[in-house]
Amino acid sequence: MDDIPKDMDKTLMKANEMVKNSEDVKIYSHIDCDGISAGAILSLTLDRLEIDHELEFITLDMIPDLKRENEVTIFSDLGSGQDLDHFRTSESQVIILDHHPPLRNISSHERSFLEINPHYHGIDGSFQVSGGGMCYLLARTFKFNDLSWIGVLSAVGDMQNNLSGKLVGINEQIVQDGIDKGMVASENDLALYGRQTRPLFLALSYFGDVKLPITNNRNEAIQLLKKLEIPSKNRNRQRTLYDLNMDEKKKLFTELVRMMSREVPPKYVKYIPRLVSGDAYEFLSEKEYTALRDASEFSTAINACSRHKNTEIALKVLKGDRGLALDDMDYLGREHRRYLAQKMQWIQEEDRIFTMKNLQYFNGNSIKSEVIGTIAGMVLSSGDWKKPMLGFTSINDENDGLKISLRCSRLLAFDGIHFGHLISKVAKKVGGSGGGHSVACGAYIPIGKQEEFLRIFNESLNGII
Ligand SMILES: [Mn+2]
Repeated sequence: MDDIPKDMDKTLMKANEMVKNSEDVKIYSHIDCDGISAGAILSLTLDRLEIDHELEFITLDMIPDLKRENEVTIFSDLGSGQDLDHFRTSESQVIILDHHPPLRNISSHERSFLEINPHYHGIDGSFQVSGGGMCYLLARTFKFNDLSWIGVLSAVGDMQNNLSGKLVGINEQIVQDGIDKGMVASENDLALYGRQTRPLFLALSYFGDVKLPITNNRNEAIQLLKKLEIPSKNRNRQRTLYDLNMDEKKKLFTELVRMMSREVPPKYVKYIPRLVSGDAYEFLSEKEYTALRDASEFSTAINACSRHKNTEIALKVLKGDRGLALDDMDYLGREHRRYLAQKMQWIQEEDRIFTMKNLQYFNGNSIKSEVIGTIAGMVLSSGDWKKPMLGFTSINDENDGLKISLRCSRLLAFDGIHFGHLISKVAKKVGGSGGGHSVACGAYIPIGKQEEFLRIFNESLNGII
């Protein structure tokens, strides 16, 4: 575990001073799981310091229209990659707590903004610390180490453990703070989603990255458990991954590795164990067998809120409401799943997936742009996992442009392809913009440019896939 660099610590202490001495603070945070968690950490911090503040969740395109109205403005999980010159005034007090690659050079703006970003210190913000993690580091300067669990949640929500199977770097320190506070546990486990709440056979049927006989096939998954002599029920309750003993987990691990090795080209075989196991993060103050107990499931619940524009509910739950807000979040989660199932059916009933030499795509014009990525990920398992899946939808009703989301198997990323970089290049060529992770990324392009985009994207993958 690496220590926080000294000069980063210094800027965090400066931010601590600035916050402590302020009377009214405005926070702008990104409207995704990481950003909402970041906002929750800052808001809880300011609550405890009894400092008046407002918190607003925004999308990146809203930044140019923001006005500076408060003594101190904090940008969290965004700001580093955006032009903030309209916030640069003589009395401006702006703190940026972001982990995305910064636009500005640190020496050029030191007096205008207090910008705290891991990239300035040689730390990669794509997997070593999230936006919520950066906010937690500030909270920690006030000794609010009990907020570390939200820092863990934000890192998982930002998929920072996606490629290595565990949280590393500063993230690992945040996990350790959570463990020290008795609020977080981490354990190496099978990498099946739904550790607390999903019946085991169901979790197996959703097991992703490579299409297996059990993929999207509950009967096969049930048969697999029978074959391995793993009971699927405890008395009358369906067992979840959380219920399995070590022996059962080992059996299942070996079987999954064996099944996958049969499906993939030899060059991928060495990566398979990394797909089948990973560290799970558990929040010990939450009830067992609820989504809140598992970092990954919790982050899905937060995402369901943000994707249907209900950030207030997510924020209340993060700030401790386990009553009405939690009921609302459960309801939204159910609605979210219903919506996804309905759209999946729509895509599958009419073979709406088109295949090109190096990619596959679908036109999801009726799908909300906020969930097109989630859908692309789900569709991937019914298509060809060896090619990336791209989903297209219109941004809104005003014919503003097209949103594209790409998802692919992690095996392609292990093999060295970074789709986030690639999609950014191709989007630029057709007058758009894009970026993101290696296995989950997206772009915006002008209306009418879809064919050109697909052609260039397909060509640029020649010899790579
Ligand atoms: Mn983030």
